[in-house]
Amino acid sequence: MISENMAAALNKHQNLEIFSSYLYLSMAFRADHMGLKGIAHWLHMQVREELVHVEKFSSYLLDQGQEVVLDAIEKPQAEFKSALDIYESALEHEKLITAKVNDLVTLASEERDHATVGMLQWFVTEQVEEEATFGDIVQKLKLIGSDGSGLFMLDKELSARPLPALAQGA
Ligand code: OFO
Repeated sequence: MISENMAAALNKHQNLEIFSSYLYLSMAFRADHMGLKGIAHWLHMQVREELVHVEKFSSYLLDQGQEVVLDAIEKPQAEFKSALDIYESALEHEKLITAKVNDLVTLASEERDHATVGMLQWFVTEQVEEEATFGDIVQKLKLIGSDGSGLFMLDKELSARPLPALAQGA
């Protein structure tokens, strides 16, 4: 059993994971509008991945006998100047998520809630991967600069991103 305080914090964070999916959906539509279909596809896969994160939090809350409380979702940013602007904004967002996950681990540790600390370890590792993935694409986009053929190639590369494992029902 986890504390009401911990359950409230996990519910609040779950809302942020839902917002992540909403933000990446907004970015996907913007990329599509720019003619970057591969990047739009990649971002749609990221939307699915964020929903897997939501699922992990809601399943954990339910397993702990807690209610899952859905809240209003903040309106996401819709205007982005370029692919680089999209990925730099996404990287900043992932850094925010990392900080929030770290806050949750701190809270769970203070409450000596070892089960929640254990559950959150998956997210601690995941955030290292998320920041690395977004950071790698930011670097590539910086190297590409205003080279249209480079952007074309990267867009093609990103169009190959598969569905995240849990979203395939694996
Ligand atoms: Fe992108 O990791 Fe969840 O929010």
